[in-house]
Amino acid sequence: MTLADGDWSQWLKISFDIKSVDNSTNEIRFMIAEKSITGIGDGEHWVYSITPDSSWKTIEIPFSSFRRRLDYQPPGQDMSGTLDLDNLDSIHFMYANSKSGKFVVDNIKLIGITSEPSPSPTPSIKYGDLNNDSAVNSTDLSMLKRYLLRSLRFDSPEQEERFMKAADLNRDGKVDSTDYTIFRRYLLRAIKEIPI
Ligand SMILES: [Ca+2]
Ligand SMILES: [Ca+2]
Ligand SMILES: [Ca+2]
Repeated sequence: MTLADGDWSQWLKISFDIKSVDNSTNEIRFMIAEKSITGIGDGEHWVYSITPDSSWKTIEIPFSSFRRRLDYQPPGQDMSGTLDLDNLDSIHFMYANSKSGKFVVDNIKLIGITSEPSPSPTPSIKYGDLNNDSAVNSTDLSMLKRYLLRSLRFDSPEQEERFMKAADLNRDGKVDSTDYTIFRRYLLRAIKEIPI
């Protein structure tokens, strides 16, 4: 089957339904041919093996699973060793190993990139790193002290939110003197890990 649109680069897989109608279970190669670089014939051949049986099977083949055909390549092939999805000529079903049989194919379709919603990035919080410089040390402890003494100003609501998370060392939803005590003991190595 010659392709009207030989650019499949936006697709990830090809899928179709296939079944054998003569009870043969001979290997079929599904082949994709690239366009010829000489303009004569077709180009590099790519194959994927299927063994249909007498019930309908849906075959879904990622393009990355196609292998370069080894028994034959046409003169017009580009020898690139890559399946050039943007430059396709045709698709073929053929029996392998000089076998024959009868089969039917239905519902050929291309499958694209599934647009899964990208998980909203949760900014990673390092507990105890209150000034967001990646280190957890006495600078952060004195920042917490200033917060508890109400002498700490935040530049932005985001910064405040971040601080409140990173400073809640016992994860009870508030930042208070308990967190300060935990932090001090952590820096004195009396506590091994924060949060507790
Ligand atoms: Ca190629
Ligand atoms: Ca810090
Ligand atoms: Ca707390």
